[in-house]
Amino acid sequence: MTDFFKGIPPLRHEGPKSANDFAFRHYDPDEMVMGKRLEDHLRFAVAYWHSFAWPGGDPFGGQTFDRPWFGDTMALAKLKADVAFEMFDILGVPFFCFHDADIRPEGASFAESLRNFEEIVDYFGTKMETHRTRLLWGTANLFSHRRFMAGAATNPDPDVFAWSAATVKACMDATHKLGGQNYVLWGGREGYETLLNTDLGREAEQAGRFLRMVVDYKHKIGFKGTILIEPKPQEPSKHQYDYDVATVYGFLRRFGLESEVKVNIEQGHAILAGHSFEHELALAASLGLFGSIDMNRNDYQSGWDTDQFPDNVPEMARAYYEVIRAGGFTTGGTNFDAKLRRQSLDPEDLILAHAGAMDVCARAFKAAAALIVDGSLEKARAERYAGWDEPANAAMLASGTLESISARVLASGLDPEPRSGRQERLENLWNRSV
Ligand code: XLS
Ligand code: NI
Ligand code: NI
Repeated sequence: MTDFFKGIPPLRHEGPKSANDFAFRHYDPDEMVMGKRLEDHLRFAVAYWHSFAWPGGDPFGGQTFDRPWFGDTMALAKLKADVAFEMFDILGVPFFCFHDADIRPEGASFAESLRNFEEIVDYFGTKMETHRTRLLWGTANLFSHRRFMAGAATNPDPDVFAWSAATVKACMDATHKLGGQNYVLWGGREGYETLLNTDLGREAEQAGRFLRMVVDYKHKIGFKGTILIEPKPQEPSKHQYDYDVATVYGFLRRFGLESEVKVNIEQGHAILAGHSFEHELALAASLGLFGSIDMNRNDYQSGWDTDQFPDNVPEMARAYYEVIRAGGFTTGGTNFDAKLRRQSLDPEDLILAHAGAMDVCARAFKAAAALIVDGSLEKARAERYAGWDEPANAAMLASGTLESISARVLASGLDPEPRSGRQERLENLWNRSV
């Protein structure tokens, strides 16, 4: 045991009236909701990078956190892992996620970085024998180091493409070894700063070829998890190719990969793309692409991807409503891709941030589930489209032509009667439950 969390005991569910900060009010992992344990619905994960690797910098200032494991040695990387698993135990989270660069010191060569990485992956493996937290997903950091400044798979330099492919291979191997349930690709630098120096057609071909190799390798090693792309419109690149769910779908279709890859949708990225989180979730579900979520929130004034912990129950309820409509998570889950504010220096801040976020999500999920069980919203939605259940209308949609439909309109003499969309009525129904 390290003394980092100073004896904070594992958090328990104490109900909404509890006065204990170190307890859950709404998240009871064993609570049955729609026939399933809440823990199995929500599938919470801690993001290693924000909680253990991020030093607290912003564009105007550097490190504010002073963690005992900061530094470049393997011993410190192991201390970091010890503290991480202690936090997973305190929170009782079933999952965590990591990038290669979060967990190991960078070596002097690719080979040395790989050795460092594999040693920590094995260290994780040993820890996972005595801790219950599992790997939701692994991923490669192909954006922080200066070698990736012009992209990874889409880099104009073939040597960077090669380095990136070798890195992804290592991260997929690690994810597979640790029993990870998904593998994520987020292309922070897969985009451009200026079109003046960019051949975007060529870069898309490179990205398509790269993703094909990832999918082929998944099958080669027998990895049964899901490959996920995480869309984001910009930041750090001015323009990122995986802009949003619709753009990723077009990309996957172009390269024939739409049945092999799903999406990891992040709240803040949806907002940056000018969408709502629930829009991205509903669209992904309708395209058969829904995989997993990164849970956070952005600052709505600054417009940046500020990666704050979620604190808005009604907003999250909209999201979980779409998750439930999509059939819930299978290999995916709720990854807190969220970081402390840089003034939140204390170890307990890390615990309380996650505890609060887990309660917000639990409360939102239960409200959404209650609405699904109640059925009024879905009934109203079905009624709105009920005309299509009539055989003549179904036949028109299936096999009508402009001529046959024109004949129908002329013969019937009917003029469509507009009907209320009942938005406010449905909003009232929603607000009574959430
Ligand atoms: C950055 C992304 C990143 C991915 C993992 O904005 O959210 O954290 O989730 O590479
Ligand atoms: Ni993000
Ligand atoms: Ni993310």
